[in-house]
Amino acid sequence: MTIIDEQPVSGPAPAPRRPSSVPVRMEKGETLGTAWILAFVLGAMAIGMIGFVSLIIFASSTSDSGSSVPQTTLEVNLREFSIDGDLVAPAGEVTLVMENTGSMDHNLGVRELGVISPNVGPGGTVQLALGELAPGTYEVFCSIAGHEASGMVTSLTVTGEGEGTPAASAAGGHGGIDMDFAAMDAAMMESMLAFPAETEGKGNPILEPTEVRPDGTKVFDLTAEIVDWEVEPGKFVEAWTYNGVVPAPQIVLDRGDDIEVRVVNNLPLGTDIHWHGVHTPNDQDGVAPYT
Ligand SMILES: [Cu+2]
Repeated sequence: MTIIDEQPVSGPAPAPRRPSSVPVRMEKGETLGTAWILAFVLGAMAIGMIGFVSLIIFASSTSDSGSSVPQTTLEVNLREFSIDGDLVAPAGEVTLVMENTGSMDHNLGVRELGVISPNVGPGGTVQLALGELAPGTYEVFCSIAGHEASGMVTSLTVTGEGEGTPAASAAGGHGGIDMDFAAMDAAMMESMLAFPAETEGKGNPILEPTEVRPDGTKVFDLTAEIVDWEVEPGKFVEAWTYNGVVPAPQIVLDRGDDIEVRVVNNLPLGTDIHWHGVHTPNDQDGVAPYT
């Protein structure tokens, strides 16, 4: 079993959907045991995980120093087409700081308050001070035509005095949150015991050959593609995958097999596959543009 732990090397962007053949010969003398190749490319995973990590590190900060009202700043990520962030704050003054990590203009409005931020372009940041908010649920959306309908709508929860806020927020802010240690313990246990959880899709299936040629060569098809992958119930992230699953499929071979792997690249940038654990001809080593 081999886990490839190197960053993918991006070569010149290939023409989309043009399969390239990567024949690999398994020599008889190789000491590979049952000759497993685990096509588990951590580099590609890492790219997907960056998206995941960026979703979970949104922090909120609350401070009530020098003022009788808690002041909370919530960080919000805008992109096509979602609004992400822990939008929970105690009653008090709330400011939204929006970062646009997408590729088109967005904005943020709060329906109940009748306010809408200026548009913010790709890579930009904009603030929207909402003033003092009473406890309740507020609808937050992007007002650019079609964006709300495409998914850019979520809710902002303002909690009342003594209600506390969910553990996710408590971990980020130390002031203005009324949660005792027992409640914090309980929230922590609850969040951990929720796993393992049932999610859509199963990763790491065994990949069957697409065809076996008359000479015995086993042909496998791998498609590099971006899919929405459920990482916890109801929470989807953009994942860079082989064949739409995380972790990628595994290829199980017998010693002495001849195999051919056809790679279709549906990613927005170039890719190649670098094999560990098997001897490959140098010109098929998968480090474009060198080999
Ligand atoms: Cu938008």
